[in-house]
Amino acid sequence: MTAIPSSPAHRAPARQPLPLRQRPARSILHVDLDAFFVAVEQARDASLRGKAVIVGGDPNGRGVVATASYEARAFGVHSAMPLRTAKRLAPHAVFLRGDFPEYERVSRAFHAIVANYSPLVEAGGLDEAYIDVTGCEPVVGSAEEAAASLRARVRSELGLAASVGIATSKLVAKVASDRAKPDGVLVVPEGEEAAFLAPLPLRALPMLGPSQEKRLAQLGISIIGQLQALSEPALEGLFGRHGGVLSRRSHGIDPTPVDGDPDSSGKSISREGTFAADVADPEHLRAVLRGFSESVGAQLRAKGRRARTVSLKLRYEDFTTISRSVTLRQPVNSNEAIFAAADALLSRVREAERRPVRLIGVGASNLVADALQLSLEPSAAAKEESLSAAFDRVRRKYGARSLQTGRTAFDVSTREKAGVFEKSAGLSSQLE
Ligand code: DCP
Ligand code: MG
Repeated sequence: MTAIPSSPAHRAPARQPLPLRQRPARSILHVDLDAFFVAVEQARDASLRGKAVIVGGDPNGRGVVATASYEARAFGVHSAMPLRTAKRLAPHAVFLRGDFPEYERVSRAFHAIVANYSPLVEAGGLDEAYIDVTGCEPVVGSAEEAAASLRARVRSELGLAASVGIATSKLVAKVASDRAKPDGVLVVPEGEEAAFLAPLPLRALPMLGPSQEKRLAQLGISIIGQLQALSEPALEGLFGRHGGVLSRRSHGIDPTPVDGDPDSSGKSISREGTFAADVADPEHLRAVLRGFSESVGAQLRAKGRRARTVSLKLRYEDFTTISRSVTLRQPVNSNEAIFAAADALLSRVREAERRPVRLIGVGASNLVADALQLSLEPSAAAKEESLSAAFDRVRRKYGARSLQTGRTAFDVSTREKAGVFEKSAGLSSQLE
């Protein structure tokens, strides 16, 4: 047995937190799968590889492109483009409806692989994650080695290409992964963040909104370097207190931690879409709502969250917009439960208002951490069944009233006896 050295020279130095300035720079990976939905289709059907493939649906229908293979992107096709336009640009492309349950299954497998690289990982969405590997060298090697290993595992286990950005902040790592695509790795070394960002267009900076971009364009500012040249007070003059944050972000300064705690990120998740022609058919509306509910549910599960509140948004042909929400006793994340809540809201609204709908959306808010770890969860189907069953039990027990609309403040002490949902003034009274 080896003796434990007792001389002070051999003892590990006492762990004192270093003041911020002296802390070593962080080492953050942002990983994002390439052309995710299409790549999943190509992984299971070799005949689609190397081709222009577009996931979204019927090219003659009203839908939009969810994603396109890089071969299709060469023709100008991109996400959110109407499918008809995509068909015109790339008539030879293979159009697929998409298989959301499969994308969700692969997303879970992806996040399970990512979780091996650090205790500090944050799901950015179905196909992206941040990994803080600072101090993980003894286990995963350097950040570059971790990226290479992660990419190799995603390739061999899922058959997918993952691009990785490596930098000292989430912001710069994300911009870097985008620049590394397709199927690449880009490292932005410490101290080179501002120079890396300088030549890029404003929209490369995550969270710079279209209205900010427009405002800056009016001043002749189109690249990040021009933003860097403006003083912080000047940007504060333009955008208030957000100006200071924008100034720092333009230099690649972003102290946001990679957040392993799902409770403290993102306040809501929603999905909405505008019809090419207004829709009054209730079955058509329900079908779209179901699709959006699945998408929202998948994002909730990918982030390891549940929602207490589900909301419905409708816009009519004259652009009047309404939203209705319901707060549930059990926070939910299954497709069925989200759809059931949204659908009940829809039925309620349509009883009073049958006008054609221009836009429909479903949202999940009031998010809480999922008690179960992603990788330890039972199969999605089993969980959906048990959750849906629980939801049905609630409805059976408390009746249709349990799906009343209304923004409600859940309060265990007062709600246990009185029923599942509490109406408050606000939205529900508008509906009554
Ligand atoms: N997605 C969607 N609608 C959009 C954008 C994306 O349904 N407007 C879906 C399809 C994408 C997936 O989300 O495959 C991931 O989104 P990304 O932005 O990461 O896009 P991709 O992975 O498709 O392409 P890449 O990351 O290579 O740019
Ligand atoms: Mg992607």
